[in-house]
Amino acid sequence: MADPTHAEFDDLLREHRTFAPPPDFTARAVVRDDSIYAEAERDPDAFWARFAGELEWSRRWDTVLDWQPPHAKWFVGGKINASVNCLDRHARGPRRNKAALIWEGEPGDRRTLTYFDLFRQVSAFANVLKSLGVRKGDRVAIYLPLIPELAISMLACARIGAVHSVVFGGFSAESLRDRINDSKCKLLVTADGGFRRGQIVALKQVADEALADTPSIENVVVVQRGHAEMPVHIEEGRDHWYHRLMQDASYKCDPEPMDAEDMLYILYTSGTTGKPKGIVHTTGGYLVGTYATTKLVFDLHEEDVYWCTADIGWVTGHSYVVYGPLANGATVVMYEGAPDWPKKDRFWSIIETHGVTVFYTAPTAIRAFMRWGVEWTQKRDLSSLRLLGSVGEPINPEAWVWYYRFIGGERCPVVDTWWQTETGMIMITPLPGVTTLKPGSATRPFPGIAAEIRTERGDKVEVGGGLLALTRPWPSMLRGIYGDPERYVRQYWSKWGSGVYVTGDGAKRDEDGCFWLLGRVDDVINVAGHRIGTMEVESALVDHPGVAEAAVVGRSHEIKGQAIAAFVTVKEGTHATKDLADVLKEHVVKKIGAIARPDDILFTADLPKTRSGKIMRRLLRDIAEGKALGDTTTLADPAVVAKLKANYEEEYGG
Ligand code: 7RM
Repeated sequence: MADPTHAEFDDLLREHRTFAPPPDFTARAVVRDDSIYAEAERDPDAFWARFAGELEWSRRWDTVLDWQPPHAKWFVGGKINASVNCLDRHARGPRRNKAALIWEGEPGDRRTLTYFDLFRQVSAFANVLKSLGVRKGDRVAIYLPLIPELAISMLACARIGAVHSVVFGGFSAESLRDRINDSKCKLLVTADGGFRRGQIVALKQVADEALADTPSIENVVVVQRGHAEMPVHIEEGRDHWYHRLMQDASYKCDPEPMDAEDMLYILYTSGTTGKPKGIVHTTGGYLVGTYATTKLVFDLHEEDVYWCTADIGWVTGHSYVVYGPLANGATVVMYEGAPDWPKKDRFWSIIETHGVTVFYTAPTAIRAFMRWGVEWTQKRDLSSLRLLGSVGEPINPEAWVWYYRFIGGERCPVVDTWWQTETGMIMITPLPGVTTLKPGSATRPFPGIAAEIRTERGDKVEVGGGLLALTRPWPSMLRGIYGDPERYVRQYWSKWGSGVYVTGDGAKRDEDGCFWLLGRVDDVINVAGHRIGTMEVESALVDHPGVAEAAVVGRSHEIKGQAIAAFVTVKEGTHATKDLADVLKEHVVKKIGAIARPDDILFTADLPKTRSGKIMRRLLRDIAEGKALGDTTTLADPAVVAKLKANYEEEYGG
């Protein structure tokens, strides 16, 4: 069958079709009617306590919430361990031999770990960490490909009360170094390498570069991905092979009883400055929030095979590959590699092979699948699927409908889930058994969550567009920015008073109370579902000796959502050539990582500035989008812009 025609899509979209939950889905759903919203509104604390009560605490909490805006403490007085809730709790009961992780490496290698297996390996690695001097509160950096040892390392940290800081394997040596140094990590877990599109990513080599300048690191544990093609330098005394250490490690490791508010992890994310911030999540509330949302949004049943395609290096992987699903005792699929390797049906082959029932991915992937064509999906049996999810960026209705139709076979609800690294858990989302879906809308705040649209001045907008705000604390909210308490207050809680969280997203709310997310309103861009700060890319560009000034903006991109456009002025004596553009792109990759590679670089003699000297990004965005230029009267020199626009169109087709 050929791809659907545009006329077909137009039909679907013109109808403004809504999709009520299929009655047979609702009949056996975890949430079957919408009284849960009223329940949560009546008493949010009691609502969250209900889920907390489903977890295992070594000491029950005294108070659900202590809210001194903008500082929250959840489950005050409670003692809990995340690894116990993700492992021991299941391994000692009927889930003992249930698959916890079903893992596929990109080359096709497979491993399945039962809950008991995972429990044993985590306990053993927890003992390894202890033997290397890691204590409660110490930070451990994890720089690994998407292999089981990534989850094992995180949970081993959680078991002994160490704070993990996972750094996505695609980040550069400098990015790794900065993250290690910002939180003074004591130990690094890395691997000889990983696979990406058949190529070896030599992680340990990159780590070695970072390690030249990370004084806090005392020990490095290196996981062997098991391939002789990955030569590794082992520094005696500092570097240790994971498999050797594990050979002698005991599988008995008493879990550290953690205070509900003890730190669980730090995860760095891009913001509006040049330096990524370390978002801090704590133990009790985070676990309650991810546990409850995984259960309700993904409608988890005992026999589900759940696959979230995110890398664990991002928050989606933390909350919805590791903590949320494992706290629920689910079977989790993990795949190391690219969706088009060796062929463009790899995801569908994984779904078929493992009988995946719940599938959670990003719009950028869905748009790539659309581009590749439906024949790749139709070669595979996707009938095991019963629920689909989307996350990371706004999903356009075309992609939604394609996903619903060709992946979900028109039988699976699609949950479009809005949330952030900072929120820790899904915040705006349908509940698949009760919510009538609208393609392109994340629909309603999760029960107990209070979201609203505000004007710049802070007035509430009932129906219409504005800025998305969260007006009540939630259990898995960030507790701070590592090492910068003042920035936490200023960045997130100062625009409209100390009890209102500023998301940085624009959104609109329709007559039915449904939210439509419109993307960032700050200097953060979202490329293929990854957050990148425009300032970070600018800093990387001006770091090159030939660059005088750089201004970076996002422009729309058919597949990636947004692409990176950089406007660059060069220093005297530097020649603005095509070669230099390529050099600069590589320079950014070297500084940050491949995800930040600029798509367009335009050299210009001047950047458009206001009379007070501010770069007019709005104009640059319009130029990069190929839009007609608006008002330029506040510009110091309007001719600069006209010239820039003409040049851009010549270079990139406008
Ligand atoms: C989970 C994650 C957060 C930013 C956020 C939004 C955008 C995420 C959606 C979305 C529209 C969605 N964390 N975003 N999910 N926009 N609809 N369903 O992505 O910290 O990396 O990014 O991503 O702009 O602020 S993140």
